[in-house]
Amino acid sequence: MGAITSEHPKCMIEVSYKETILSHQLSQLVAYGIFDVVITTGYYDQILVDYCRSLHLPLKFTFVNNPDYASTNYIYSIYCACEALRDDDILLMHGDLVFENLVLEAALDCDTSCMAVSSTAPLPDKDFKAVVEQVRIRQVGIDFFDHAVAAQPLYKLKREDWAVWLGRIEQYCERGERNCYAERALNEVSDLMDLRPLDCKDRLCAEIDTPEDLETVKARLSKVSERTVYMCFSTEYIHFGHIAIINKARRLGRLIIGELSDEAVASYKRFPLIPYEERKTLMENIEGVERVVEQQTLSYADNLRRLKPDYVVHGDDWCEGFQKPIRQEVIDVLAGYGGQLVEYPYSSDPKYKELDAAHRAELSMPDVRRGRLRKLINMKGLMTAMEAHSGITGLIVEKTKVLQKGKTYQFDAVWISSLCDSTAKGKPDIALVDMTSRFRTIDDIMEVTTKPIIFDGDTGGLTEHFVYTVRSLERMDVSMVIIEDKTGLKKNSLFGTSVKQTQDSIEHFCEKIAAGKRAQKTKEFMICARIEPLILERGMEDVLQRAFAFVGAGADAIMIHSRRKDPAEIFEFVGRFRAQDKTTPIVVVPTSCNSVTEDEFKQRGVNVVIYANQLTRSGFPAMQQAARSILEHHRAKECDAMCMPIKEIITLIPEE
Ligand code: SPV
Ligand code: MG
Repeated sequence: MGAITSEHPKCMIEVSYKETILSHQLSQLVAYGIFDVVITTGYYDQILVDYCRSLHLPLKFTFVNNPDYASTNYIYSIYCACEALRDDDILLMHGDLVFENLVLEAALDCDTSCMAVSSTAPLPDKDFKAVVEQVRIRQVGIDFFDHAVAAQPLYKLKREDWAVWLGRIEQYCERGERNCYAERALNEVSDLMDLRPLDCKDRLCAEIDTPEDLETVKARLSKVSERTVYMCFSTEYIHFGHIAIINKARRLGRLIIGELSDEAVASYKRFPLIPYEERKTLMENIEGVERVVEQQTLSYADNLRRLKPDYVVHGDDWCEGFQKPIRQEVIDVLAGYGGQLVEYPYSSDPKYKELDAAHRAELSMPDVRRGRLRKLINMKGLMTAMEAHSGITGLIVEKTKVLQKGKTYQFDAVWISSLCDSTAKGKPDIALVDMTSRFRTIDDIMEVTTKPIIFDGDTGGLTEHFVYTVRSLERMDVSMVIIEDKTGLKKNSLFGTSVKQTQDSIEHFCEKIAAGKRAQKTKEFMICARIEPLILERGMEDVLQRAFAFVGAGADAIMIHSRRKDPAEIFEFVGRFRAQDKTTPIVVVPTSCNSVTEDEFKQRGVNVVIYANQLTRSGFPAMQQAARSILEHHRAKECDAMCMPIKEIITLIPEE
């Protein structure tokens, strides 16, 4: 190497602006948790020792000088160091070897002893080649060309194999053969070892023997150091499992974290207790994280196409289950530009599960749940609520998820309908089921869910009673009550004008809303005024006049109802209301006009879509059918196909 090594040993040649061959190797060892290093020295011994210490790496060094370095080969250096090297697995590497992290990682992951080879590199004239028979390396040297592959002096040796080779090295040196390759001794005992080729293909693993080698390695190393790695996170707390996988990922390249947006977290898992900006900061402050970007959907595709990372790192837990299609999409997108998915075993430490459960429990704590409805409306623009009338239907609303084109969909809130609550009790929807019983339903649902609750308060009853209802609902952690502007005996709205229904006066209903707002104790609780004239067919002007008056009286949201299939009058109301009021949330219940999609409602300015009765309407016919089948067949066999297996139904119920 001429002048480049005139003042220090070769391993101290710079291979990048901040690394020498040796510092690069030593940092790699630290990154992979190897802290005991034996270095044999010769040429410029003290300079090398001082240099190693100046690196301030957390390594335990043992330096062994070969006093005859000028007239012997490294077989003798190993011999000099044999006491420090005995009785352990070792990594053996030459001081002029530069390799990328993945090569070291593969060697460490290998179950047997191995030596780095490359099946894609041409056979070198002068450098090491390995002769492979069956699956084992039989000979290593510079003169073998048949059945040989290019090989590099990087070995991972299991203690039993190393003991065999070291024993033969000792015999060589003790009988004075000290000026040959250590591999000569290896070749004599290779049949007693299980030494396998570790095919590094085109990965960087190269010795530096000439200035040309140095230039090539520098260029390749610089490319390696530009590699980027992408990982996606949504976590609100960092535990050791996260740090462990981040540490693995950063060894592969510069780490970019895709942090899921609040909306994506809310639709994928549950409402984030810690908002995106804080989760982003948390990630940015983890050592080794170079950049944090927002990932707006569960799908990685958009970010991968934009950032083109060389690697995506993930735990292997997504090979099955809900995330399987997301994983496949990642593989497909990576294949499009030559990226690679690297998966590490998922850490399933039970204490992480406990942490998650504690976190989940926090979501259902009073005061955490109540305010979440407003936040969801602000965050998502449009949110959905699904009817539940019991613990089990609450769980269906809580747990049902659909993955579509990289996005997860789940209901945002629970609607406790007077119709379905009454129907479940076999009663008509005429406010016959009293508040005590309705609160019992709320409690059953609350106990097993975490999503915010919207309560159907019918007309709210007498103003004097409504103020108590408001406080009770707040105490129970309900997020919103919806009351309708009717008086007298309440009948379900969907009867329309076929039954006698009396509309409340604007003044009286405004007074009820205002009294409710005065009574409430928390700032998050919402009172929504439900306007019935479209049901009662009184016309749009009346509806609009009522809507603005109710907002003026303090209503936090307006629900507009219609029993027509044609959404025209709903759309007209939304358009005209939004022309004057851009912010008050609008709630719709599209039971009749069920062809309108959530997207269309959102574009028009609607904020909450309530699916008011579909679980009830789908569940009871199925039960009737099962009952009829048993009566018809005088046994249960025929009805079994209609039933959910017991195994599945019990998975719906949480253990604690
Ligand atoms: C309910 O679900 O009880 C409602 C909505 O009040 S509707 O039945 O559409 O009137
Ligand atoms: Mg109702």
